[in-house]
Formats: sequence, C-alpha cells, structure tokens
Amino acid sequence: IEASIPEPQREAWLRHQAGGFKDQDGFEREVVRHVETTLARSLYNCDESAAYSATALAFRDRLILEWNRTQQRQTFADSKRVYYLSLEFLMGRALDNAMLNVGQKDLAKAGLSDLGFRIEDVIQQEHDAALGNGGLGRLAACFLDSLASLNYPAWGYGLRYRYGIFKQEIIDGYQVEVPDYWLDFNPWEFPRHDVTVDIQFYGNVEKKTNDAGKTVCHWEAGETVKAVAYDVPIPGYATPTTNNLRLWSSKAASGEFDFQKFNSGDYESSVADQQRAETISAVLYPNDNLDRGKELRLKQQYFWVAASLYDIVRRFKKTNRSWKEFPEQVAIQLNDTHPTLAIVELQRILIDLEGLEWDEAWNIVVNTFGYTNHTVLPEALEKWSVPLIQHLLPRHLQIIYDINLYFLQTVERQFPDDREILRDVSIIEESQPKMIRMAFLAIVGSHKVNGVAELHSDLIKTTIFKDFVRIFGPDKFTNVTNGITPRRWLHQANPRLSELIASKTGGHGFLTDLTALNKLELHVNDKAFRKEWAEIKYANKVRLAKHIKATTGVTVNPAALFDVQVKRIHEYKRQQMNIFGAIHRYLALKAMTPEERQKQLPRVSIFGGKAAPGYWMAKQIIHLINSVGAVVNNDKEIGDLLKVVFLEDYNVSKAEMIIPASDISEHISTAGTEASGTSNMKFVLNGGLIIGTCDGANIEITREIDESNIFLFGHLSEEVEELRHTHLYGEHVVDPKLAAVFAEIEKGTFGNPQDFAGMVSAVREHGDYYLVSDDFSSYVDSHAAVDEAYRDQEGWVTKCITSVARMGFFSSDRCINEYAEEIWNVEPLKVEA
Ligand code: GPU
Repeated sequence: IEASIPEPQREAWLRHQAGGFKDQDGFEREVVRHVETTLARSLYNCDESAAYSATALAFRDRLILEWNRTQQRQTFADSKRVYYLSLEFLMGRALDNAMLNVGQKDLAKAGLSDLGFRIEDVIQQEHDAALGNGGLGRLAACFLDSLASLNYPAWGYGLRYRYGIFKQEIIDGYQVEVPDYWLDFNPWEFPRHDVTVDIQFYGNVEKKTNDAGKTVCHWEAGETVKAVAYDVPIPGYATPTTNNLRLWSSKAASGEFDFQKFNSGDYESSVADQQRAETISAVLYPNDNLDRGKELRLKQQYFWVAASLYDIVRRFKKTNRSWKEFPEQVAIQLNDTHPTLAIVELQRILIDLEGLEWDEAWNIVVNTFGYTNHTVLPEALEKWSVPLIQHLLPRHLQIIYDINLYFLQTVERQFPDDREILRDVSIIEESQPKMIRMAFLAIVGSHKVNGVAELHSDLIKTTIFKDFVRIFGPDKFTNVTNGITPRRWLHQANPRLSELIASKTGGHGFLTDLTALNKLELHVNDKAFRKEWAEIKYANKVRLAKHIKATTGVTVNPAALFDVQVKRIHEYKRQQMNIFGAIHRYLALKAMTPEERQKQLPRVSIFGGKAAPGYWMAKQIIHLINSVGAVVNNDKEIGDLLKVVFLEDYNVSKAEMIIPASDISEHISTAGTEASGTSNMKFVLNGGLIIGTCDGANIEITREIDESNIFLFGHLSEEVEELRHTHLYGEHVVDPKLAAVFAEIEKGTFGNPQDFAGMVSAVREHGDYYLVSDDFSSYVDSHAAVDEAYRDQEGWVTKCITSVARMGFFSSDRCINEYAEEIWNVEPLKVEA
C-alpha cells in the first residue's frame, strides 16, 4: 500500500502520517485542540455540547484513518464487495458506538472526567441520525455493524435526507409532527464534493446508429440533477475494519441551461431550479409498511439507485475486468423493492451504454442482485403507474416492457395455454392505469429472494409469490431470519448486564459469538449472580421511571411490572388491542373490593411509537392511549395498581433506555402480518420476557428459548383467512369482555366517544380485519398468566436468565454470514488487529 506513494515524497508523507490518539493524554490533547481550533471556543466556556462535539471529532479523526486503510486494503485485495441498497438507515447515535467498537470508551471516560465532564452527559448531547421509519431501517443499521465487525468488504448506499423521520410531540393527547433538521452539526459525515454523478430525468428516447453500425436507444433527458456523495464511517467491533455508508445528496447541476438563465437576468428562476433539485433528498417519507405512489418518492428512488450504480460500475471498471466477471466482483442486495429500478438501470447501462447483447447483459444483472422482501401486507407492496414511469424514465419503461416480454415468453413455454398464470405473474398489471408491480420485477431480476423469518418466508412462497415458485422452482426462494447487533443492543444499551454476562461467560467473547451466551445456563442457580441480575433490571427501571416522570409528569413505581409496547403505530401491530386490554384491567380493578384490590399486582402500561402523519386510525389509537392514561393515572382508588403512559418521540436512543427496563413486552400482531419483528429479540436479550402471537420471529424465539419462557396467545396464521370471511359473511359477535370495554368508551369515560368511534367500529361494524375480538379473551388470559408468573419473582428471574442464554441465534452476525454464504458468495477479508 505504501508503495503507491511516489518515491521522492514517500518518506515525508509517512513521517507526518496522522496516527490518531493512542492514550488518555493523547485523547485529551485532541479534545482540547478541537475545542480551541475546530470549534473556536474558549476553554473557559466549554459546555457539554462543545465537549460532545470535540469528543466526536477526536473519534471521527480516528475512524477516518481506519476507513482509509480499510478501503485501500479492500481495493488491493481485489475481492468481491457487497453493496446494501436501502432507502433507510436508522443509525441512532454514533459516538457511544464508535467508542465501544474501537475499544476506547474507558479511556474517553477518564479523559472527559479529567476535563470536567461526565461521559454519560456528553453522549446524551448527540442528535439521533434518524434516516428511517422502523424495523426495516434499523435492520439496515444492524447489518452495517455486522458487516464491518465480520470484516466483509461492504458498502451501504442510501439518501442523505435533510429531514429524517419527524420528531413527535404529544399535545393534549394528540400527535403533532415537527420537522427533524439534524444536519446542523454532524461530525460523522465526510462530504465528497469531488464524488458527484449527474442524474437524468424526463425527456424522450431516440433510436440511433452507433459507430459499429448497430441500432441503439439513446435517452435524451430533459432534466439533470447532481448527486453529491457524503461518506459515513462504520467501525466494526474489535477490528480495524471501518466500512463506508455512502449517502447521496441532491444539488442542481450547474449546466449551460442555468447559465443562460442567469445571463438573461432570470436569477430568481435559476434559484428556484436549485431548490427544486434539492427537494429530491430533502425528506424521508414517514410511512412504514405503506406505499403511497408519490412522484417525488419515485424520483428519490431513481436518483439514489442511479448514483449508486454509477459509483459501483466506476469502481468495477478500474479493475479492467470483462463484464461477465461483474457478478463475481459485485453483489447488490435490494432492501425491499425500493431500489428495484437498479435492476433496470444496470440492464440499461449494459445494453445502451456498454453495447452488450440483451441476454448477456440480463445474465449479469440477475446474478448480481438479491431481493429481500419485508412484508406481505398488500398496501405495502409497491406499484408505480406506467404513465408516471413513462414520463419520468421513458427508456426504463421500454426496458421494463422488454424484461416482461422475455419473462412471459419463458412462462408461456413452461405453461402453454395457461392464460391465467401469464396475467397473474405479469410485471405489468392490466389495470386502469396500468401499474408496474415492483416486487415481481425484483423477483425476475434477482437470483435469490428472501423473507426475514421462517413463517414469513413460507408465507411469501405460498401466497403472494406462489406462481413464481412454480416458475423458478423453490431454490430461488430462501429464508434469512433477522437478527440484531449485540454491540448496540446489549453492550451499549445495557452496560451493566453486559459486564455481568462477561463475568460469567469468560469475557466479552459473546459480543462476537453470541451463542457463547449459553454458558449462562450453568449459573442460573447462582444466588449472587441472580441477585445482581435482578438489581440491574431494577436500576434500569428506576432510570426509565425518572424519564417517565420528567417527560409525562406521571409517577410510576419501579417495583411494578413494566409492560412495554414500543414500535410504529399500526392497526396490524394492534396497539388498539393493548389499550383495550388496559381498559379491561382498569374496569376489573374498579369492580373489586378494596381487599381484593390489595392483592393485585401493580402494573405500568408503557406505549411509544410514531403514527404516519396521514394515518388517521393510528392517530386515534395514540389519542385513546393518552385519554385512558389521563383517567387511570389520576384515579385515587387505583393508585399504583395501574398506570398508562405514552412516551413521546420513540427513537433509537430512547429504545436503548426503554428496552433494558422492560419486564414484559408486547409483540401482538395478527398472525401472519408481522414479517419478523426485531425488537422482540432486543427485549429478550435484555432480560425481559415477551407476550406475543404466533407470528414472525416470535415463533423462532419460542423454539430457541422454549415455550415455557414466553406468553403466546391468539389464533394461528392458518386460521386468519377463514375468520375474516366469517366476520364479513357469517355471524360476528364481539367478545363480551371487549364489548364491555366498548361500552365504557361509549359512556364517555375517556372523553368524547366520537373521538374513538373509528377504532370501535373497525372491530364491531367493519369486519374486524385484524381479529382484535377473536384474540381478545386469550390475550386477557395470557396477561393473567403474566401476573401469576411475575408474582413468583424467583421463577421469573430463572425464565429471564434462561431466555438470554438461548438467544445466540438472533445475532445479526449469524444473519450476515447466511447472506454471505447463500446469496452473495463473498468472504470476509482477513485483517490483523
Ligand atoms: N418493515 Br415493508 C418496516 O419496518 N417497514 C416497512 O415498510 C416494511 C417492513 C419491517 C417489518 O414490518 C418487520 O416485521 C421486520 O422485522 C423489519 O421490516 C425488518 O425485516
């Protein structure tokens, strides 16, 4: 690597090479230097925010050195790279993660203390990088951590939104959305103003004859926008590997067109052009599991995909290989269908710009891409209207039609005289207007398609994609059960538990091989260990209780059972069932004699999560939770026995505090609707138990930890279709306990019943699509079982320890190794620490 520096200058460069700080003294020196010079602050008025900035800059300097070395190493090794294309990366904070991954948190703690700061307070200064909605975006972030920690040569590609997911405020019990401008000070990104790509839109397609006398399609675009790269270093845990997350930002391309406008004195409209270009990467769409088909969203998708592919192709071309080797050098994973246009774009590059024949190009494309599906919900499956694509990307539409034509021809040969299958699998839906089914395009253009938990991967094969299994055979479809990074979700979020586990399992090896947790089972009866385990949980609950008090004003008893449901608000996730359950509990308590009441177990029902701004029912659910809280929390008769709180602005850093404080968490989606869920894994890993349905990864968690350690209830996914049918066409009687809850809401106990009429009628009048009534009584029974189990504190602690010991499977490291072997065919790059 050093030999790449020209001889006469090499010695000088190497002599002055920055090393990054090596010890506490060096760290302090860097912090002070950044305060004084980079931040231009005097040492006499350095506050916590400046201390954060300077600490972050000191670590950033270290990371970028490793980043550089990693990139050089990977280039010299010339091995296959993985590119993870995701419209969402829900990274959360970076400083704590960077300190822990490079193994210098203790040093920083001591150094900061020397300078007059508490590291915990400094860490809290950081704004979350919230470039995602929920599970899908957080999964991408966990994957980046695992890819780096396992030394895979891998890049993430995404969009650098100026506004991430909105900040949620609760005002008078209602959600209010506030824009999240997070880029004021962001030490973690490196703008690469020299790495830009011109991206084209609109225009029309002409046929031309090229130099070789061949007819080729030429896309004469109508608008050009510039993509500028911003690089975010991703440090691996306990390894020098520091990978790259490249985020694209949009800018006006300063072409002749603008210049003309400017010269002719039309300054205002050239500024307007500038702003229009910048809107492409301005804001993250705040929908989770929902496709809205907005033009700007399509522009975002193409902008990001085209810039990323240009970058990937540019890098490949530097290796001077022939095109057919492309799939041996490049694996591209599509995180959901959002980047599906990459398939079309690569085919366009190969046939229109590089002059390859269709079949040769298509082989390369298919062998390059893998597609991950994250939902079966029909409203979330992306479709784009043909007229819209025609308008925005005319050449791409032609290619999509050709892909479909060749695909349907092979299907026709395989299933002669079967008109039905042709219609059912066509990438173009023959509706008015015609629509492009992006999932079908993604399947046809990839060599592997995976679901994210076993049940989900089975469901896609037997329902939404069943015809494709007949066409391509079952081997094209596979499962990779989701995972989470134990670095952030145990070591960082729950440091005391992490240290306790380390002390019983022979060190921190479990952080890189999570199956080592199984050694904990040997200690399950160790008294001192159990005591400390329980103390840690209690301390985490005390910390959360303080946060609840500070943010909601509600006093909760840390000795009560903390019952937590934090995730995006969605009818399929059934927060409505949870709050109906809380009302049921309240009514039961009210009906008791004071003596009976005395024997009840105190409980805190904790909710958190954002509703998409346009999702009316989800907002109604938030309002009901807050309205129930307002009544219950002020009922003197009830006191500590029941509190209901809604925590504002749930995000990654709040999750890091909430999850370790949970006793029981709720993962209660209608069976067959939650593809996997990943917070279920985080809660169990942090010594909490779960109540859940037989859905997504709950099923595999049960298999690993044993059914005696989980509270399962509700109908199975096989039963759902028939129940829905009966609701609509047979008789539908609301469960009596639930009917009593509805009656109470309608009496006005929680405010104007009209405010909640939608939630009630969805169950009672509109077919109860999510089976709230069908599952209600088993849900209530299951909660009674939770109470019963929690009374036996010793038994509870045993369940928790046993469960943690058996969670090794759910590391995102296992998950990434499966992708690497089964889908990407890539290997880690050995590095010496
Ligand atoms: N998921 Br589609 C999202 O968070 N957002 C989406 O738009 C879609 C899926 C989630 C699934 O709901 C969740 O079950 C899964 O664990 C997660 O993706 C990661 O696979």
